[in-house]
Amino acid sequence: MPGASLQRACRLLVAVCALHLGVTLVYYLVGRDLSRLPQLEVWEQASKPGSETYSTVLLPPEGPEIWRRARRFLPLFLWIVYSTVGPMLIEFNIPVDLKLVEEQNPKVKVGGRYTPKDCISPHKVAIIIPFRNRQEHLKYWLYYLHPILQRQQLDYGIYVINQAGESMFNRAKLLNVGFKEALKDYEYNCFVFSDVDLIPMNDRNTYRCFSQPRHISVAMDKFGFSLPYVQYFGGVSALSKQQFLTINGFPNNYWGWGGEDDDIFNRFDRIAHTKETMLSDGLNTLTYLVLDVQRFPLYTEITVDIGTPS
Ligand code: NGS
Repeated sequence: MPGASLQRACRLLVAVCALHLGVTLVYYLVGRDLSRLPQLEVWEQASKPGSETYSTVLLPPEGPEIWRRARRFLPLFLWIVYSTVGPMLIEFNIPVDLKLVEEQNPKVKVGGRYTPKDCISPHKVAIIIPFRNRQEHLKYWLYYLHPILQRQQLDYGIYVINQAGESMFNRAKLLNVGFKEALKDYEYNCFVFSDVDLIPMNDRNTYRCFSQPRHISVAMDKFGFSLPYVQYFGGVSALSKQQFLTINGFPNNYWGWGGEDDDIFNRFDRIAHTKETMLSDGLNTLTYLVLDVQRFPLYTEITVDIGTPS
């Protein structure tokens, strides 16, 4: 019957319209979520002529108009996939030649500095690595991290803080030195403190700062991809300049292995009670002597005398 087929056609049409409406709604909402992301919000403003707001979007502002328009309607995962690769295979059985790493990262400037050219990143990140006699680890770190940090569109610099002498290692004090010395180079607003032997296995774990201090190495292979205890704050962590200043930096008095990261964690935990030790041991009591500053192609190495345990 012609009436029945007309009815079927109408039903189909209604179904198609409903589907279209649904898909449009989903894309609209995703688009709204995207534009609610802080980075994208600033990008929106930064793209206005005369705006002084900085941006770090993963999509280049200089891209074709159609791509810029399409960005609004792309699902979040596509947007992220554009720049980063996600999970990565990390291997330590391949030989690493720093000359080659240098060639593979032509945009990295002397001293291990990189600034994205397609946007102005709000993330001015100094990466501070406490160091002594771990050249082999450092090679792998540079090999893996430089490409990752560039994909993350960070405005970054790499600082290897090398403890001179043979006395006990003092990780936290070296990190304090790194904070102070890096600020002499550039107006960094974020500090990522990383052990030299830790490599991220997913480049969507961003080496940048957030509204709260952030523990970045939250699942480490040596701990069965978990944490040894809930408060663990060792390995890799990120603090904004302001957060670091608020807690008076890190303690200077942890010589040898262990404890300094727990102390740092407790500085946040008990910040409201302004712990005694925190106020009397930190940036405000830091003393050291810079012995040498070397600007290598992939990193800046600062050799420092931080004294001995008293
Ligand atoms: C705790 C240490 C931390 C250390 C963590 C993991 O016991 O500094 O073990 O160590 N705390 C104290 O010593 C108070 S690890 O397995 O990485 O060598 O980070």
